Amino acid sequence: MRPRRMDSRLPVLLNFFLFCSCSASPPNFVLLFADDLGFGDLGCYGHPSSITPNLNRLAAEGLRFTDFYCTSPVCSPSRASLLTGRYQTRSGVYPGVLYPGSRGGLPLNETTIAEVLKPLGYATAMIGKWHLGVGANGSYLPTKQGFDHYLGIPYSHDMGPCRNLTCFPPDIKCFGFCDVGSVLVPLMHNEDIKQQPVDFLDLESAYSDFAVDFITSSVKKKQPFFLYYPAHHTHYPQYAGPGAAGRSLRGPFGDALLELDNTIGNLLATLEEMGVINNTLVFFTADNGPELMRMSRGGNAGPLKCGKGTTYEGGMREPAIAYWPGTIKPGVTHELASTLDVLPTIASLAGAKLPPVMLDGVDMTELLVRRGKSKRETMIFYPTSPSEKYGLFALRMGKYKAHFYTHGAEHSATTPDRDCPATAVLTAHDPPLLFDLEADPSENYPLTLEGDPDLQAVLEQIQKAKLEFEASMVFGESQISKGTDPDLAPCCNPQCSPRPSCCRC
Ligand SMILES: *[C@@H]1O[C@H](CO)[C@@H](O)[C@H](O)[C@H]1NC(C)=O
Ligand SMILES: *[C@@H]1O[C@H](CO)[C@@H](O)[C@H](O)[C@H]1NC(C)=O
Ligand SMILES: *[C@@H]1O[C@H](CO)[C@@H](O)[C@H](O)[C@H]1NC(C)=O
Ligand SMILES: CC(=O)N[C@H]1CO[C@H](CO)[C@@H](O)[C@@H]1O
Repeated sequence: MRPRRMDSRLPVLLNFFLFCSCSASPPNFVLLFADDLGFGDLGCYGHPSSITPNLNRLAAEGLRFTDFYCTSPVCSPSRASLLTGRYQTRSGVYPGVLYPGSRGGLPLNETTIAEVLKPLGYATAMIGKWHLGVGANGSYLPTKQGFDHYLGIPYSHDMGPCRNLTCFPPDIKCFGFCDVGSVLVPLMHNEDIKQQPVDFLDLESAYSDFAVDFITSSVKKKQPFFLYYPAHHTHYPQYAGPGAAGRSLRGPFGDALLELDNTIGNLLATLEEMGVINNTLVFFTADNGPELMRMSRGGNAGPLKCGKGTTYEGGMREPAIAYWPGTIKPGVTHELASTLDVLPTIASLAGAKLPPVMLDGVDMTELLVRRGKSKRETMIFYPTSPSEKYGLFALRMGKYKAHFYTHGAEHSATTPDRDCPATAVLTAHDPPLLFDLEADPSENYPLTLEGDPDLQAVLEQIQKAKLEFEASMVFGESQISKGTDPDLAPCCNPQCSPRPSCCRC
């Protein structure tokens, strides 16, 4: 066993090693992150027609969360929080999302999970959607943030012309529009452009092969590893290669989800074959709620209200599964947890040092390994574009959630609920709208405070927590307000003209 720091976590670690049957080598981590996937989209979360046998297996043999949150109803900020254990407002990944030519990115002095593990000798790799900046000369790419290897599209795959994102079979037209003025979508290997435009129909199998090779070679080298796979699935426009296209019951969204599930199956089979399945934590969740504006291709929030772009439950409560045979007992937990908690948990399980910064995440080891209570007391809901002026939009404490502001979002248009689309403008609530999420997870019935001293006391506690949290929040310099420069968009033929159409190789 490698030497571990003697510190306050030692009792937890000792308990952990007494409890589990794990081997002496440090655990491996596989972190899976789906895109625009709703609370109701997986078979194991009740979707009647999704085909997700591998995710269902993770859920049946692992710990399934019912009250797990991301930190933003959109991509980039949510990813920043997952990788740093900090609200996006601290790191500056706000307002909104990054674009191919963005000048900013996740600041290099932020410490990612990969950077937490590197000093312990971990091999680190990432495949898929980064969306935390490219920058001049690739200065914000994953390889600058602790990942030894990267294969992927560094942002959303609709941030480029959709025309050649043909679905399979090729005569099925893709749905809607993409960003026609941007460069063709590139596939990057480390810091180089491997293909532009990327071939979407081969992409998932390229990711799967890359990940399988990474796991296999790490195990052969006896190196502990961290694999981060933020998938493009099930973001719009959905695609699927020959192994999944047309094979689900749910149309293109279901095919995309099935293709992701197939890859997860390949990863599990590799962990088994290489004999490390019992020494690997596999963690699955998603970046934000469903993009309801895409209608039947937009994902499903199940019983939750609204979706992407809103601070209602549908925008930020996500499926989450922790799987580690022999260490995590199968079951379901209703404890409060968040993407913020992944970094502290991985650090604790690996025996790594926490970064010397203000962290918002808490260690979930007790919850995962001994089904203890969550250390998380509150969850903060920031909107797509947080500002110091408005601060947080909602706060959950225990089973109660108070909305101080609400608004709908274009991303959540098309459902019959009038609170969801962008026509539901920013509204302040004083007193806040208060919901009991256990009795009313759909946020349908605001509680009446008048004449109820118990509820008034709850609200006072929430107000106090809000003040304390906001006093602790120092907004980092906004990276996204630095704007875009079309010349920074990845181009495989840097000196060519006219841009962006000449960026094709
Ligand atoms: C990173 O650098 C910026 C600019 O100097 C600073 O404001 C910020 O606090 C630093 N962040 C961390 C996590 O050290
Ligand atoms: C990018 O790299 C090139 C070649 O090394 C260099 O000339 C250029 O100044 C760099 N650009 C920036 C913005 O750092
Ligand atoms: C993992 O542990 C289970 C029992 O908990 C055992 O049946 C299985 O063979 C182990 N797998 C490997 C690859 O060690
Ligand atoms: C916009 C674009 O890249 N269109 C291309 C799509 O693919 C066809 C066939 O491969 C090309 O001929 C187009 O130029």
